[in-house]
Amino acid sequence: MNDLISQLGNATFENYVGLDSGFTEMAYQMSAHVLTLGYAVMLAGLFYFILTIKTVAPKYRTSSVLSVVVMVSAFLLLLVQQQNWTGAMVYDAESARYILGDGNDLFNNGYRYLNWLIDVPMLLFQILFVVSLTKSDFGSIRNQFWFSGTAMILTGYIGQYYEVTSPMWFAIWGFISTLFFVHILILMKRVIDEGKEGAPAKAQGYLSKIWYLFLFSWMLYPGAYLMPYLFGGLEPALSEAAVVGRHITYTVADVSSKVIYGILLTLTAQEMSKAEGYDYEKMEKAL
Ligand code: RET
Repeated sequence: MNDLISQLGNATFENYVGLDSGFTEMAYQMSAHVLTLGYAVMLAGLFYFILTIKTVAPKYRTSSVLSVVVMVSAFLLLLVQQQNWTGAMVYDAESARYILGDGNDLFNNGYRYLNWLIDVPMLLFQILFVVSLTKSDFGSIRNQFWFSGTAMILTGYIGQYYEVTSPMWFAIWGFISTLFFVHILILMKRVIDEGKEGAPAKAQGYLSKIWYLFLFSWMLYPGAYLMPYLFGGLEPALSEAAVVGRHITYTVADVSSKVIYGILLTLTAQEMSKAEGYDYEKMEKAL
């Protein structure tokens, strides 16, 4: 391990596996494919949010616009992330494995983190444009969402550089990031509970689903951060299963927290619009 550390320094563990054992055809391709699926879904989502914008009353449309912003930024950054993977690893016919290329860029998940810097505040603001808060102040919740969202990501971004070289700093930055994450969870629970009050029954049902989807999908990110340790214990595991597991976890998390979440918010806004007399289904029949 110390040999590898002197060659790779603060590089993420994907590079260590690439230099240590390399990747089998299956592990390399599964990674490339799941990363491709990630940005393809964002482009598909972009069309969904544009095409459904008129199915909700004008006051809810900011939520769809924010989904469009999320889709465009995620599409571009996930595309670069996929190319970073295929660019960093090269096929080595002698060992029949994909190994870390000589002289290419190393692989780094940083593109994701910078994408979250845009998307996390947008996703958090989005729900504020759908629900009506009964007790809390819109501006105060928005500012707290923004502050804790960016602080959670920046501290995690620094921490990920230490995932191999210093488990201690990796854990300290991860812990600080988790404190901001807990704050976000508390705020979100409050927003959803207040939003349910006075909402039509079907919209209440969607809001409950949004809470569980939010919990599940956002928890996957710290899971992916910890992945080398989930496979290894106190030392990071240089295992290709952990590398593939991380790519899959991030992709499932991205599709759930950005696309499925946005769709559920659109459905919620449709129900609220209907209750207020804006029924797109009836409008289509009238045309
Ligand atoms: C980090 C570092 C380790 C501790 C925690 C983290 C949480 C990350 C989260 C990210 C959510 C991202 C989303 C992106 C959508 O575009 C930074 C991995 C708690 C919750 C929703």
